[in-house]
Amino acid sequence: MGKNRKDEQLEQFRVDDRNKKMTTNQGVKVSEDEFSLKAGLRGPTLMEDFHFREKMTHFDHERIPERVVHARGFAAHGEFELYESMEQYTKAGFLCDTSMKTPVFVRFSTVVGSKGSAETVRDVRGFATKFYTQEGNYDLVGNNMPVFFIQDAIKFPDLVHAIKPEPHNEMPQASSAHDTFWDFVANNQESAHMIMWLMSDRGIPRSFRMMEGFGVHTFRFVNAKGIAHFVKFHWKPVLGAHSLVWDEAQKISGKDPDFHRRDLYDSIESEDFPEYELGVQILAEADEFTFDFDVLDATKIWPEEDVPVKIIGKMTLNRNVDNVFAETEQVAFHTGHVVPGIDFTNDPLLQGRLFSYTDTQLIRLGGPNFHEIPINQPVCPFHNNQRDGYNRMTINKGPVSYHNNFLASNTPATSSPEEGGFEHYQEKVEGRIVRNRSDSFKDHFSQATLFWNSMSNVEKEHIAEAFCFEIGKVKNKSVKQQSVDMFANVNLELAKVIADSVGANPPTSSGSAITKASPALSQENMVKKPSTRKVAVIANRNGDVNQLGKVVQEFKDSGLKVEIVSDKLGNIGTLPIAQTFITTDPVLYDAIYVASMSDDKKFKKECNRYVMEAFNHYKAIGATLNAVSILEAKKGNPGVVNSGEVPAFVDAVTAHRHWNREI
Ligand code: HDD
Repeated sequence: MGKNRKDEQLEQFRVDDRNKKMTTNQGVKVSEDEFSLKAGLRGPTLMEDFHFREKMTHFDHERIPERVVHARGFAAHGEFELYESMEQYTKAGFLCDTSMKTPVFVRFSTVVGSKGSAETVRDVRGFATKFYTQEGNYDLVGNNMPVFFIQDAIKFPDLVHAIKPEPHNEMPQASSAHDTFWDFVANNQESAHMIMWLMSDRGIPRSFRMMEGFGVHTFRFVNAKGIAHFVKFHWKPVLGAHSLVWDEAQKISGKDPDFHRRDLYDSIESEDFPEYELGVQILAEADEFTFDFDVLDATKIWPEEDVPVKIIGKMTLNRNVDNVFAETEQVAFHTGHVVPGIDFTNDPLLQGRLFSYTDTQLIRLGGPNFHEIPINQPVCPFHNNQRDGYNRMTINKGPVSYHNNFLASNTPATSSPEEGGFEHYQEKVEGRIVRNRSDSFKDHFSQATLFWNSMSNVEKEHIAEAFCFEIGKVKNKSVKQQSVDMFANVNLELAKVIADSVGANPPTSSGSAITKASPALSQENMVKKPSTRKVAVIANRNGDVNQLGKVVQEFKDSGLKVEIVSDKLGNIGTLPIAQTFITTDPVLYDAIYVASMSDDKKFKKECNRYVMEAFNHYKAIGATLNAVSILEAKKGNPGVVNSGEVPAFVDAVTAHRHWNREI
């Protein structure tokens, strides 16, 4: 794969320490790295041991503050290709020129947990993309849910304080299932729609590769003639959006807290590159007031059936980072990083974000020069009169660092819009200075009900169970009751189920009259492919080698990922056993196939455990004919393939989950 411009730029900063002599940071060769300098063999350590001092000081300062939200994240490099020019709507070069490949860097994250927390918790996922365009960096700092908890950025600190671990005992970690969060929800009811998303299967994605991404806000496209349109951005994963089940997600948190990053990393290493198509919903300015919601309200979607999503390009993630700290930890995203042709709107949530992101980098990355960190540098030239500050790397030459000037012929010079200078959209604004919000922001429940109405029965069951779990964890009786009463405005039946489960009184509200649904919101309607679904092939070390080889090959030919699991490591014929029953776990696979059984009691017990766990999580299970006895108890259930037939099993895996089982 050829290097793109960003990769070439990063190459200047890469260092390979292998096969080199060890030196201090001053370049002095080090003669000894195991013993500090002492006065006498058993004497005190000497202050003059500059190597010890330097090594220790650097170590003592290795950590930087984790992100206040989205601390746990994982990133990869890639490229964006445009299918069709958007010139009609925007002058952004990377959205006009279909011959251009734009380097990108994408960081996925959970929101609430600390940097070391588990990845399959119920949470929103961050989906932040930095486009290194020829006209500067453009950051699309989105989430895997298209709406947000609050409408005005001034409430963000309150939201985050409420959802983070409670300050008196720092519990629970990476979870919204506690009193302060539900107290916030019930007393800030604009959160209703987002809570429906959070309680849905979208809160527990199967993989970063199988999540949608959303810019959330309404942004503006501006074309070369200065004409603007409203726009919402969508990322659509080529593999479709899919989820875990809650019991599985909780178990994975213990079995493999790195589950999502491992999945992303491994896919890229094995060249199963994650792909996402970029979609836009475009709205003429004249249509701003044609909806029963306000387009500036970040708690609202534009239903795809009303405003279709136009697919305009594809992003492929094709390279893992070289160093997680240097790249993933130090990357600085900002909603304010825009390029000519993309502009903001008056969404009060977006407006507040425009302040917060630079501010947070100042503390996190230690000063105003974080744009010089290699991962953050644009790939186009950048010049201005900003100088100095902590960790300044650039050596700006000459005496002039001000504008206007004569001594440098008034350079660096500004550019007219025709020359590519950024020109803010000249929106006409008028009004009184007020601390308030428009009445058009006050309907908090219609779209929450729209979301509920759009779910399949199984998805509805999952949402209800998630509510019962979360509110069930709340200790304060009144907060429980307030939460139940609040969601009666979304759906009365849902609220009754929650009330019954958490010991609250049944709600007295009359429920919602909204009947509209948006089928595009249900993950049941998304594309399902066998590609990269991970199968554990359980095999006895003394089993039929040829048959195993054949099955494994046929699975791979169908696009499945295969790991052979047995009681001990080693080889079966030439095939390596990747895992033992104890080094891995059924929750880490999408399907289980028993290729050969053993008479060994322990083997049988473990095999049974794998099959039962997969069964309970609605996954495909199969067995070759000589191992079919293991499926006896479950035969006849959907997704249980006891014929040994590979195509039937692959079909069962392609269906992902078989909800219609007797569990
Ligand atoms: Fe934010 C990080 C996404 C609202 C303030 N946010 C952050 C990240 C993502 C989002 C993906 C992680 C970026 C990375 O990987 O480095 N945030 C969103 C979305 C929002 C949103 C989609 C609503 C539409 N955020 C939001 C508000 C504020 C912030 C209203 C404050 C006014 N967000 C931050 C922050 C963070 C951040 C405190 C923490 C670390 C960082 O910025 O770099 O500034």
